[in-house]
This record gives sequence, structure tokens and C-alpha cells, in this order.
Amino acid sequence: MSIEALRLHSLEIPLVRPFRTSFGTQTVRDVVLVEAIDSDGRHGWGECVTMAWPGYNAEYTAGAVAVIERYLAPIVLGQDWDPERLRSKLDVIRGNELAKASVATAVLDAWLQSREQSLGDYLGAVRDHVDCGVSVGIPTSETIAELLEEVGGYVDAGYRRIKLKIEPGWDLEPVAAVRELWPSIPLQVDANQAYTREHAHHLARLDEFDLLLIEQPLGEDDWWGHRIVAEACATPICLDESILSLESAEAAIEFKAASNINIKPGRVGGFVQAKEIHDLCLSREIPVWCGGMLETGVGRAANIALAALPGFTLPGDTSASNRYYAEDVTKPFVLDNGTLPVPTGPGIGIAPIPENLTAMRVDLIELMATR
Ligand code: SMG
Ligand code: MG
Repeated sequence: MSIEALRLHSLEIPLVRPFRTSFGTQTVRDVVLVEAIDSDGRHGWGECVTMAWPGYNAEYTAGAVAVIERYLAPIVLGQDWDPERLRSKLDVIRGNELAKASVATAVLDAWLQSREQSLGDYLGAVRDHVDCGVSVGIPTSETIAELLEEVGGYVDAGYRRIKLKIEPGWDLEPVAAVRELWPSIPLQVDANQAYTREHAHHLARLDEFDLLLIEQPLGEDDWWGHRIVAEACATPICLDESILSLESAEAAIEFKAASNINIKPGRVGGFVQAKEIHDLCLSREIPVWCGGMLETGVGRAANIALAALPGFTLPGDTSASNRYYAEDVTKPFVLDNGTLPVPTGPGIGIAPIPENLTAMRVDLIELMATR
């Protein structure tokens, strides 16, 4: 089965509420879904998890589309691939992991369908449901009351852990308020790089709230700073943005810059790489969890398969579709006692609903193999 066409579907999907982090506020998800069509007529899907602007990852959506069109599609089209060979081939392009992951996943989905194997089975899933956490933005009103109202909704929905976004000026007080109302809920925070090394002792004041972890307090390349923060805090430090490869995961562990890791398949170039990082962490007894990028059902389905691997011992940002979307492009993932089911169908086990895809689509680019 060779890949005959790649279609890039650009969608705009409104969020149910604004999502504010230390680096910006989103109200709409601009997302590109990659569809790979093989010579037997199978359709594989992958989600490009870039944001519309390069304020979080260096990659951004329009740039990723250009990279796919100019560099990745010419590599992929007209050829037959297995996941490992495709991964090494795409590695000739530097960086651009989010773009590469989207194409690699679409091809992987079609390849798995041809073998009638699910992604979970291929990766080595050991669970049929995964525990779900939810990421809670900084309220646009910047009031504790709004935060508690939002967290209360998620606790009532059954989420198994809460993650609060923090930044300087929005940290001790909101965390204290949530901890006071829910003394035993698993709770963690994510700073998205908003602090500096000088904040190490300030961050240590979070120790009293019995958090699971503090995620990415400092800049993504500040390994030494993360080590300083890790030594100052009793709460485990987790890295997200810093982990771009197997090698950076190993550096984080050996350097004691982090004691657990958020794995996002997009950030590391795809599921083959994500599994390698998982395997390394499992062998070093470093707990991992699956991050989120406000995925539609396409990216969510694949993330849930990954989160079913044995080393994913902490609940991930694998929330239900309605956390972000009133209507998803796929059949929605609905929370079941704080968990989501691992898809069992061939490949990623899900595909966009054609009418939803058309209704949400703002652009379509079709790239064909040339003979
Ligand atoms: O999918 O629930 C989700 C998003 C979870 O907080 C989340 N992701 O740094 O972990 C993170 C952020 C990155 C995306 S914010 C634009
Ligand atoms: Mg994060």
C-alpha cells in the first residue's frame, strides 16, 4: 500500500470557554487534520497540534502546513512505509516535530488498518480505560470564584485529577483555595515556562499543598534552572516543553532536572518516539503521563491509546471532548467514571464525521503522488 494522496484539512472549532495560560488566551482551535490515502483506498488520520501562533511551540499552524507541503509530502507520497522506516526518513528534516508527527500518524493509521491492528495493540497498551485529568486555565476574570466554579464542574463530572495553570501572581492563592475545597483531589500545576530560577524558593511554597507535580516552571532549555528548582522543592518537577526527544528525556532524568515527564506525541515527532520515551522512563522508574494539545477526537483517540501503556501511571490531560468542544469533528469521547475507553478499532480507531469535517473546514489542500 503506497501513499497516494495527503489532504490537509484546516478547521476552526470554537472552544466552550476561553483557555488562558501564562502565554496567551485561545477562544477557537485552529487545527489541521492530515488525511493519508493509500493505494487500497484506506484513509488514515493524524492531527497537527500546532497553535495558530508561535507563542507556545516554535512551530505554528501555517508554518507546519508549509513544511508538510514543501518537505514532508514529497518524502511520503508514492511510497510504501512502515512506521520505523518513515520515522528515520522524516528525520532528515530538522525539528518540525509537530508537523512530522501529524503526517507520521496519518500514515501509521492507514498502515495499522491494513494490518487490522489497533494503535493501542501496536504500542503495547495494557489497559482498556485510562484515568483522565483536566487542565484548568487562568480564569479570564482572574477571580478565585470563577476558578472554583470551573474546578467544581470538573470534579462533579468525575475527573480524577485537576491541573491548574499558574503564572507569577496567580499561584499560591488559587492553589490554596482549590486545595481547601477539595482536600484529597489529586492536584498539580503547570507554569508553561512563566518563572525564572530566582523563583525557586517561591515555588517551594507550593509544597504545603500536596501537589502531584509542578510542570515546566522555567524556560524550555533551562536545564540547570530546573535542577535548582527541583532541589528547592519537595514537590516533584515535571518537564513538558523541554522534552523534544529520547535524548532530552534521558538528559532530564540523568541531570535530575525532572522526576517525571509529560509525553506529547506531537512534541517528539510521533508515536514511535513517544513509545521510546515511555520505555526509557519505565526502565528508570520515572512516572509519565500523556499531555494534551486541545485535540479533536482524532488526536485524542491516539493519545488515549498511548496513555494505556504501563508506564503511564499518572492521569493525563486526556479529558472528554466536551472539555473543549460543544461539537467535535468525530464522535465525542464521553467521560465514564473519570476514565475514557481505549479505542479498539483498527488504526487510531476513529475518523472525522464527514458532515462535521465539511462544516468546520476553512481550507483544504490536496497533495497527490506524481508518477
Ligand atoms: O488538551 O487538555 C488539553 C490541554 C492541556 O494544558 C494543556 N496543554 O502545556 O500542557 C500544556 C498545555 C499546552 C497547550 S496550551 C495552548
Ligand atoms: Mg504543559
